[in-house]
Amino acid sequence: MIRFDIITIFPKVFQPIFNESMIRRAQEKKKVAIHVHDLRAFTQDKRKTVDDRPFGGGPGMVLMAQPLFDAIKKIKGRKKAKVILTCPTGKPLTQALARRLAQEKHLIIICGHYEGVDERVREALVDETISIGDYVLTGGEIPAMVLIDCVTRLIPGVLGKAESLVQESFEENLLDHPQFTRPANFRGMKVPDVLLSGNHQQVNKWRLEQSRARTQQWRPDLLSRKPG
Ligand code: 4GO
Repeated sequence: MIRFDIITIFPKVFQPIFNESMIRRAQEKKKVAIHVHDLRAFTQDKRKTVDDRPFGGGPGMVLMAQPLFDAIKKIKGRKKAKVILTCPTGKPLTQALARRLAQEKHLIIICGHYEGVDERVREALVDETISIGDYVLTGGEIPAMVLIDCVTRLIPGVLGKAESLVQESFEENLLDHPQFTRPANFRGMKVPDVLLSGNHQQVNKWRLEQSRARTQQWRPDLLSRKPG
């Protein structure tokens, strides 16, 4: 069982994602527990202020240290937990990193907003800064969802046998082979004969060739990436 705690100024946005499909089933099977915390609950003024203007000037606002320090202290208690900040400056999220995070017991994810988070939060509280890609979003909520989705599906027992992870492409730095389903002939576009042959050895050979060719064509950078 992995416990995820999310600290956010938009707690409601997580409900529709976490209450459906795989992540819902993972919670029902007690493989994960997800707790969403409203950062405003940890503010100290009547207006529930979470942000303030940046020292040194410039546009926008910065998430203040105090509510985040108090939130993390309360959530951690006396127990150990890994604190993650999602930010474009972070380590890229890869399948290998997700597999490492799937070994953890307790992850606390801070969702940044505005121009970012007071640097003292990162210095004093954050164990790992993670980026889901080289682009900027308005908030860390979507990266938090991405992280929880890709870690959760790696927990043993979350996916059924049919969705087995063994042959998965990114695990070997290869893109997936093409997939087809019925009908075998759709408006004159035919499924490759080998897939209808029933010869599993030939099917596997074809799939591996397809994976290699597509990786070469679309993501040659993956071929020189070290195995996770
Ligand atoms: C994370 C957070 C992008 C990512 C973010 C990412 N944008 N690439 N925006 O993982 C500070 C202000 C961070 C909003 C947040």
